[in-house]
Amino acid sequence: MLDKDRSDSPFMFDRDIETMPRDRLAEMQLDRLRQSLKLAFDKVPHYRAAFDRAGVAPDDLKTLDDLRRFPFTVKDDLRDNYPFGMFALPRDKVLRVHASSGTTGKPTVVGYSAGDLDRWADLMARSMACAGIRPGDLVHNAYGYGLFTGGLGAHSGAERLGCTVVPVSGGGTERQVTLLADFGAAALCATPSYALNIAEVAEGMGVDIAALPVRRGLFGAEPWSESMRAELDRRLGLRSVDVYGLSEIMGPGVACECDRARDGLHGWEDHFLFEIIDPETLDPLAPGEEGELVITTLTKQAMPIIRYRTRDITRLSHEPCACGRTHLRIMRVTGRDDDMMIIRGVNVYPSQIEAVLVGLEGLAPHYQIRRYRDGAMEAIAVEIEVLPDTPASPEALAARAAEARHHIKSVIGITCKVHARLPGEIPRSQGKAVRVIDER
Ligand code: DLL
Repeated sequence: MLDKDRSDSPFMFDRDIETMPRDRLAEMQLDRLRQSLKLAFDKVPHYRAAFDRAGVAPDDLKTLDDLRRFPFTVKDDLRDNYPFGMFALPRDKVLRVHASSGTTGKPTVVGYSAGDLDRWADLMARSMACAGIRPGDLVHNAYGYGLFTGGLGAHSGAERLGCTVVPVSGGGTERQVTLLADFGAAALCATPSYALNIAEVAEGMGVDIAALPVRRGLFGAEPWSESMRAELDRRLGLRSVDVYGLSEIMGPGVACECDRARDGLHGWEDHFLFEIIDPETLDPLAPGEEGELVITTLTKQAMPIIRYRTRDITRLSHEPCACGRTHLRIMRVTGRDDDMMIIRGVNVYPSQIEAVLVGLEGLAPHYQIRRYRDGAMEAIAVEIEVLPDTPASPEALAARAAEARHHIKSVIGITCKVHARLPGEIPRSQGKAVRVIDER
């Protein structure tokens, strides 16, 4: 697999910034944070009111730690100011909008100035370089184009890095396989669940993706596990790298793993300030402790965001990284706090179940979790799928289910129902996979 790898050098898109000593980085952050707070306070009525209620003003910020005196921003604040109420610039200075899918209620709308789009392209190019993608590479971009930030975000970053972009977007999976084979892409950008779908469709078409030149996978937009990484590396014959972001903050490219260590995602601290809080008490947690990620934008012009509660559960690491970058690492996002299930007192995220299931003998890496009520308690039933070449008699399926149940019990410590399904019965992802069906 590593034959087609030509990138071990820690190539950096912004070397001076990426290796900036931490004290200088902190100075830069303080300066930019002041400007960001001032912009929000002066131009966005929501922030003026929220700061007034909290009894703080931008001038109260003397050190980075003072940020904790400022109020949080939540998704409902964006909804309440739908569509353009959070903009700090007149609408005609906003060159682009994106929006969340808005499965419940109004979507959340985000806006970008010319400068914001420019910085986003830079940060995504930086992320791609960090992931081992190089100028001149052909980048197959299977993130969805449209209001979702994945497609256009990866597109602009790849162009900025000097790559050739194939803007296929999501869907039409057979055609994706044909294009990957015919064009010889070096990098595949997709959600991990859609990358898996591509792998499966390719196998069905008799195309061996692992034998193609593709050597990097830039996967993100949903939680995924180390087991899934091993599966994708093996089936696609590439190195999978995790990329993180969210539309409220920018889109993809807020943080990215380095190809060297693949151990936590470097959060680009010259543009964002990262905190971890306890989601119950809202108190800041110490470095290394797991909690909810909170992000403040430092350079966004059209829509500065102060202390955004992402609902994503993770921890931060300030340990030096083998690649030499000084920016902190956001360790793999376990899941969103709204996806956390409490099974007889044990907190569980879908990605933990995935980590146990993917790679188990005879099982395909597809699963779904049904949440239901069992009396007063929450319970889950896990749907798994057997591989095409495994016996499919009711007894054989029951044996597979029993084995998976046993593994879930011994690794995570929870008891749950497990149902084994036949090949193809679990829906395949076209973008962000639906892992949980809530029947409560
Ligand atoms: O998913 C932006 C993106 C596009 C990131 C392409 C990476 C690649 P949203 O649709 O606003 O934006 O969804 C953001 O997705 O709060 C997380 O819950 C989840 N998420 C994003 N990246 C990761 C990741 C894009 N690497 C929400 N690991 C976030 C786990 C992720 N969860």
